[in-house]
Amino acid sequence: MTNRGAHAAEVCAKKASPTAEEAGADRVMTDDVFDDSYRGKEGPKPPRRIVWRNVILMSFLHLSALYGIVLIPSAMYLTWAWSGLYFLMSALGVTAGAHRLWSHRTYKAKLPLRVFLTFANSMAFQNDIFEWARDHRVHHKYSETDADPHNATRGFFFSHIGWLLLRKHPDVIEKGKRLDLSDLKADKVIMFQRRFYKTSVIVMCFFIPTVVPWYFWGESLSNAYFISAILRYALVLNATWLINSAAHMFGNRPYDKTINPRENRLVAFSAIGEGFHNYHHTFPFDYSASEFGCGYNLTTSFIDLMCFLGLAADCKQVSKEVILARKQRTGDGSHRTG
Ligand code: ST9
Ligand code: ZN
Ligand code: ZN
Repeated sequence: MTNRGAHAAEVCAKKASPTAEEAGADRVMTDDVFDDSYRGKEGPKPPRRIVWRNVILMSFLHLSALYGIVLIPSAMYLTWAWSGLYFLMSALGVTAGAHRLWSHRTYKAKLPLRVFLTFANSMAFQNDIFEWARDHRVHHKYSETDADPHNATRGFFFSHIGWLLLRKHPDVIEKGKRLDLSDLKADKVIMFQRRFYKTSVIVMCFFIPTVVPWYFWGESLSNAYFISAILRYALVLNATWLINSAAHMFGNRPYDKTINPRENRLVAFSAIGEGFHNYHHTFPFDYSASEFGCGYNLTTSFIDLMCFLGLAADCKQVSKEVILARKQRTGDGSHRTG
């Protein structure tokens, strides 16, 4: 094993094939089901091409976020509360929006909810929903291969942030172009966000979080910008990236020991319910991304609330019998099975 490989997740040679029921065969197809046919057919590694613009911007962002931490004691309580609320809304735009709704189609959302999630998604500035869902589907379908944008076998740093600082492996683009993305293209809300993405990010990710504390309760512009905009943005980014890095490396595998994604409660907590990653890669169509409902899972509580309000419906869930059978068939035995 190379030095890089020593820290990387192990790749198991043979993956367990899901039954039709385990793969959610009755759902609207989203091309996110694991496909093992490409493994072992990966070509020679192309040279790494660093994107210096991204290196500089990401360094600048993280240094500014550190300055935001220094400013926290001098900020007003209302600014703390506002930053926390903005963190939650940005996070929901990713978890309940780009991830569970648009990448995996785990539930249906009415127009007002889709519009809210789109605005919330722009607060998180993680590429537009179309690009996010396309990269995420290719991540699920070709997990831990060269066609996975944040292939965790390339190490913690690469899967956390490094993949955003390099040109993509050509296989990511090649395999991505073959995905069925027709449902995304047919969603006018997603296409609208894509068209006006830069403006929406300037307004939702930077302008509003800065101006609201300054205008409504007299916070200094500097505190508002560095805490509510920059620090909050950097925290949402890192909480999300931990799923690609930590949750692909640290934790147990009660559902499928033949794949790398793990159950990681620390990540689940910071990423409002998205750290049950062994479960999620085993059953990507489950709206809760976990078998434990709302436990450590604010996103599930939010979707449940939306269902209660009539704004969401058709939440897909794996039955307890299927989960138990899968644990017994392919799990690592680390979990309670009843
Ligand atoms: C960010 C994203 O942070 C984070 C995503 C994380 C995902 C986590 C998932 C975990 C589960 C969910 C949990 C959520 C938890 C949330 C918790 C919250 C508390 N297929 O991209 P280009 C085409 S973003 C098909 O330039 P390069 C593309 O269309 C942060 N085609 O590639 C284009 O074609 P054309 C902010 C693809 O040049 C061409 O290829 N954003 C695919 O290699 C070139 O595309 C940034 O920092 C595909 N998959 O550059 C920006 N991909 O020309 C970062 C590409 O015809 N991005 N194509 O249009 C970049 O600067 C660049 O993409 C790059 C690669 C430098 C990384
Ligand atoms: Zn993953
Ligand atoms: Zn996913």
